[in-house]
This record gives sequence, structure tokens and C-alpha cells, in this order.
Amino acid sequence: MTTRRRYTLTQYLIEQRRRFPSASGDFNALLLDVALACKAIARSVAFGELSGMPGSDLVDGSTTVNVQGEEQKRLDVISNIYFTEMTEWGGHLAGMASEEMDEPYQIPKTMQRGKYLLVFDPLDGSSNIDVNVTVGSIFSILRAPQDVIDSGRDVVEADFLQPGTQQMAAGYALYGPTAMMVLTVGNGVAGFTLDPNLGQFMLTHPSMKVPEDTHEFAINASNSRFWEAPVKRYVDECLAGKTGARGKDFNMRWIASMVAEAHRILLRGGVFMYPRDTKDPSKPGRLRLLYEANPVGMIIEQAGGRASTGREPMLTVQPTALHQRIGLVFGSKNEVERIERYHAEPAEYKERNPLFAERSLFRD
Ligand code: AFP
Repeated sequence: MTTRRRYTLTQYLIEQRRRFPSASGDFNALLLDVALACKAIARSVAFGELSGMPGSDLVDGSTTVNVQGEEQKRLDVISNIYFTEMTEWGGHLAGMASEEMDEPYQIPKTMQRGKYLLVFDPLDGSSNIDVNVTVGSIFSILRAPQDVIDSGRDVVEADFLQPGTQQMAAGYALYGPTAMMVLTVGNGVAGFTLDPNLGQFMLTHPSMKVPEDTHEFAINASNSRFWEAPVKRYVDECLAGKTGARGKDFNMRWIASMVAEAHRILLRGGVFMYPRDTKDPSKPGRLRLLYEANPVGMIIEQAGGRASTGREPMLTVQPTALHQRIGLVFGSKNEVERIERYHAEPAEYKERNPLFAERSLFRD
């Protein structure tokens, strides 16, 4: 009897490293530490209430609020600890930043410091935990500025403010019916499924590609009254279906777990929008640039899709703050480019369509 040959994440990384004969192996070792943290989170999530870690409250029944002003679930806090504890020891990191930590995390002075920065959202979609819907972790790896590497000094916010084009790797883990890790090291996108018997991520999706066209979109329609004109136009046209400008019917999805939506789009195409809106002028968008939009943007673009603010390519945005929020549109290339075109010509569209405000399903 023959078994079907499957490669582990470790083997995949060794294979990738062969492209860089002088590489030290630090980068791969760091990715394996991140994978270990994700396996630990997958186990905690999978046990649900049985883990003794119900999602809603902290140990003493109290709740906390993170730097975003959002309520932290107990698993948010625990996932953050898994990430920091399982990656700080290896000597590969100069520092870390997380959705759950106000300030950059310093590698303890008693440990070796390295040349990479790890930025992560340890548990995206955590408001879905209590209802047993897919959640995930998102991460991005940057190179630390040279003076940080040379001096081994503490990291500061400015060290992390690098555009998405500078990412060395990006990935997410998905804690759903199966646990998966999806990764890019700048050479396409590969997906791994966690084999619970072996405790190993096995390569199951070697070359993930986002279809260029789609008839599926995802947006939180309850925000429609706050959308800008180009987004209203796009969604109106999708809703009009066969009878409208697009001449085809569309389907809508909303999981409220961006990492799960990104995965669906990687597998069968689609477009995701959490655009800039007018809901709260202090927040230009809902999602975070450094640990949500940029890593997902890199993955989607490495898979042939596109990620954008609507106005410019996501990966070229120069960050200005660690926890900066931004409008995000990503997915099937032709749809994202269409949305970008609408942003480039909103005034013209309104002129050509004087009934826009009155006739729109999502009118002003
Ligand atoms: P949580 O991690 O707080 O659940 O937020 C999830 C998220 O950042 C992203 O994964 C979703 O797409 C988005 O928020 C959902 O936002 P709505 O609450 O507006 O649906």
C-alpha cells in the first residue's frame, strides 16, 4: 500500500530557503515559532467551553478593553501570550507589535535579540468565538531597521512604520472546521492543514490563486448610510444584478471575521470591503493597517488578487501609527480595479447619473 506523499510546513520552508543559499535559517525558525503559537491557539479555540476559557470574560469575570477601545475576550489575551512567549525566545526577533498591546513589545534583555519584527493580530474576529464561528490569527514579518539590529536597542513605534511592500512574509491561521495556515514568503501563497494526529501543518494547497472575476461581495451593509459615493455605486450595481449596469447577478456574504472572508476569497474569488466611511471621523476605516490590511494584502496580491484603499494600492501606504486604521478593499483583481476606478471618478459618475442620490438603494 502506498500513502499519498504530503509535505510538512517545515519541509516547505526548507524548500523555499534553497532559493537563498546564504540564508541563516533564522527566518524559517521564526516562522516555525509562529506556527507553534498558532497550533496552541487552535487547540484552545477547538476546546471551546471545555477549555475552561469561555470567550466572553476574563478569569475573574471582568472584561478589559484593548488599545482600539474594543472589549478583549479572554482568548484574545491568551492568544497574545502564546504569540509573545513562543516567539521571543528564539533570538530571531528585535521586537513585536500586536493589536492587543498598546506599545511595542520588547524582547527581554535576558534573551537574544534578532533582526526581524513580528506584527500580529492574535485573534481576529474574536467577537465570533462565543457563537463558534471561524476566527484566526494574522501576522506580518518585517526586517528591523539596521541600527536596531546593530545596536540591539529597544524598538520604538517608528521602527514598525514600514509600507506593506517591505513585508518579508505574511500569513494567517484559521481556526474553523479544520485549522489551517496560509503563508507567503514572497513566492506565491501556500496553504497548510493542521493534522491533529501529527500536530503538523501539512501542505494541502500548494499554489493558491484568487480568480480574477467574481460574482460575490462582502460588506457590512448596516454601514451603508455612511459609505462614500463610489462604494454606494459599486454595491448598488451589484444589487441591481442582471437588470443593472453589470448585467449579472451577485451574491453577498458577511462573516464579520476578516480572516475567514480572506480565506473564502483565496479559494473561490470575491471582493471584501471595509471601506473608509463617515461613521466616526476619528476612524478612517475599521481595520488596522499593519496587522490586518498589509498581511492580508500581501497574501492576496501574491495569489494574483489586488488589495487597495480604494484610492491607492494598500501595500504602498506609508504608515503613520502602529494601530492606524484604514479603508480596505481586496479580492478578485478585476472587481477591485473597478472599485478603484469608481473612486477616481465619483464626481463624474454623479454628474452622469443625476438620479444617483434619489434612486440609490443606499441613498444619501
Ligand atoms: P473582532 O476581532 O473585534 O471581532 O473584529 C473583527 C474585525 O476586525 C474583522 O475581522 C471583521 O471583518 C470586522 O471586524 C467586522 O466588523 P463589524 O462588526 O462591522 O461586522
